[in-house]
Amino acid sequence: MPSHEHRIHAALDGFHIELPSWGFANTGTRFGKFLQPAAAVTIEEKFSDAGQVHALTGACPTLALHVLWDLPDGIGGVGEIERLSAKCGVRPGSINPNLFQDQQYKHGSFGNPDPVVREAAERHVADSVAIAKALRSRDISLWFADGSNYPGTANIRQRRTWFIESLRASHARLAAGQRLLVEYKPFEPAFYHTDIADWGMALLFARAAGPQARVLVDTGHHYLSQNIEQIVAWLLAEGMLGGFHFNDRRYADDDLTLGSIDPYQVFRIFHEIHAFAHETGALPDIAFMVDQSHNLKGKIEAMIQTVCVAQELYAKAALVDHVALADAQRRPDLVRAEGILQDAFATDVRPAIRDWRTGRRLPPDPLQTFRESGYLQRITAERGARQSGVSSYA
Ligand code: LRH
Ligand code: MN
Repeated sequence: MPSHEHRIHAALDGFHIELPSWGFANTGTRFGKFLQPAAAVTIEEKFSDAGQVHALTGACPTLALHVLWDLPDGIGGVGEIERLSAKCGVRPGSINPNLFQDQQYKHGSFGNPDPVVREAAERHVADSVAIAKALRSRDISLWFADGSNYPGTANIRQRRTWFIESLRASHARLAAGQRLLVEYKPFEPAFYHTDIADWGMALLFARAAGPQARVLVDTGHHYLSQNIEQIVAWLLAEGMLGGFHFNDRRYADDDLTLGSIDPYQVFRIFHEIHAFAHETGALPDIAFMVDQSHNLKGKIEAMIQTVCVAQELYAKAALVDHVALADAQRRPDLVRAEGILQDAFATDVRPAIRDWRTGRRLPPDPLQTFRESGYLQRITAERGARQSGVSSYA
């Protein structure tokens, strides 16, 4: 059995996590948004900040883009993205169409009773697929706010049929190697039914769409009592797990920083992935992504913290002895089996991770190095002057 240090280094060599452009911008809740002078507004600032996090951690080479927020001119913005990508050392990652903000989506997008709106939504996804092709991005990541707020106001089966039609039409536009990621969410902003509410609906929609569609698991999109790693185990077995949006929560889709509330949850998810790799002989092809909104924490510091915690939890899960675990599960020796996971989770992997960073000319403590870099002071001075008025709930 290779040493802990060796297994941690090997695991980290293969671990990349994509950052969300919107995680660097000012975000809030319906009760308000607290502005940070250093927050990124332009796509140049988002790439610059993501470039800082990648330069300090070596683990986040791609930036997820939200079409409406980052490419308001659509495919016309591709050249600028390529320029910024080369300048900041971060590639454009998953492309996220926005099918929830425009006024026309009040009663849904793919599920809207109005065929004109459904066509407009399909066109926006088609434009997003074209943007992904132009940027050589593999994934088009689909989340739908579609649903209803009151019983009887929506024909759920009719909307299901419309979704299948539009997902198939979107899938038909994909180039070889591209993927459609279908994200589910049980509620919010819809509070009676959501058209893609759980993993089963997302899986069936992805299957109906076509062979290049997969399911995206946002860790914040589950009822508190749901066993997320069991869903992950099933999606792996079905060959339908496309990726994750990692964040943490205490109550609902709180979008807090990964591992801040329940680090053992993320460890158990990573364990299912390592166990699948042990059983199949290869790591599954999954897109690890962050989807958080940093309403109070410094945005760049929260991202560095997130990447470092993700590395720690992934490294801990890589230490599980799968042969001993399989033996304990077979007996079954419950206490020993559980103990094997708990031992791995309790292992302090930070010294090995510091060595891994040093060995790759990365700072052993990325957060400390960021704080000493002066980058935050510089962008606060550069960006602070433009702060516009505070948005209010009503
Ligand atoms: C919806 C969601 C989705 C994104 C958005 C920013 O809650 O998780 O993935 O498009 O957050
Ligand atoms: Mn998400």
